[in-house]
Amino acid sequence: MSTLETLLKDFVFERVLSHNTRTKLIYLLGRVKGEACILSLEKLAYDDTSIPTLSQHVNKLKDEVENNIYGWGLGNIQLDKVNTQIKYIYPATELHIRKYQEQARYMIRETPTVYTQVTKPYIDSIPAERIDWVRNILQGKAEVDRVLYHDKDPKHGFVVLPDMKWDGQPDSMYLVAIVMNPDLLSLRSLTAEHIPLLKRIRSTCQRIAKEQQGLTGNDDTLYPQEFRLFLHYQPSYYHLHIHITALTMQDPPGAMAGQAHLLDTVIDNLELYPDYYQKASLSYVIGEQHPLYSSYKTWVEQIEQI
Ligand code: M7G
Repeated sequence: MSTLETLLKDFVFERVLSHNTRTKLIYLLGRVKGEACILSLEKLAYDDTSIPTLSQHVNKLKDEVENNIYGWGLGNIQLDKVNTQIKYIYPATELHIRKYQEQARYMIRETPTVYTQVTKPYIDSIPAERIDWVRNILQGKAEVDRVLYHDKDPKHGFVVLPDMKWDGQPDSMYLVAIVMNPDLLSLRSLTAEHIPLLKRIRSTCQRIAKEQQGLTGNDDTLYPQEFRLFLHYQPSYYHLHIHITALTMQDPPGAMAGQAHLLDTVIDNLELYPDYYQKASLSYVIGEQHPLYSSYKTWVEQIEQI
């Protein structure tokens, strides 16, 4: 029995953490053998081969409105195909639970001082095990057969593989490139010294997206490309990585203002100002359940008292 099968069998539902009715993505919290387990269930798009005959598989049809040339209703399309991607985090930590919990979000403007006094101490407090999954990939202990590229040089190398968020459909391609160097935590660690590394990541990802998915891209930066490369600030995991998503995914998770920084812009900024990311204020959106939010609020309250 696979781990997933065992977990589903033993999963005891506790509550819904969040339910996005637009993306059809739901996060559930439950217990498995007494430990917290998060399940995410995401409805998959129709499989290309089923599309031409979808209209012939509609059951329980219920007409709703007929108006001139317009009309709509509801139905149940039953296909003998998988229709849901199921992921788990087990055992889930309190931090995972807070991350997926529905919550109010705020924009925070992180000056270099806020980074030094609030964000960096938070990063230093994160238990090392939190990025064990990254180390496993870098050391060839996990997802080995999924790796698309691996330059193992400890300082200048990086790995490229499908992101956990990718459902495998070509038009929702989602890859992640992870640097080998553990000293690079986030955007804030980058200086002009890292431009060659970032450019190699860019050209390697362009080649992979083209070879693997037939997406247009070219090392020539003027050439139009069919995917975006970006970094998150704040990321969830402080070991530098770059997201690569197909543009056919109209609304990819985490590509919004207040979170995503285009790799092209990052390279440009570093070419113009070698220490841009040590000097700039970076604004980001954060949930009120995130530990950084409470640290930031405490810091602001202290400042206001002075
Ligand atoms: P992030 O910006 O730190 O956080 O990106 P986010 O999850 O808020 O976007 C980390 C990226 O790594 C995300 O796109 C995750 O989906 C992806 N990711 C996380 N985990 C635990 C794994 C994993 O175990 N394997 C793979 N392939 N990708 C992962």
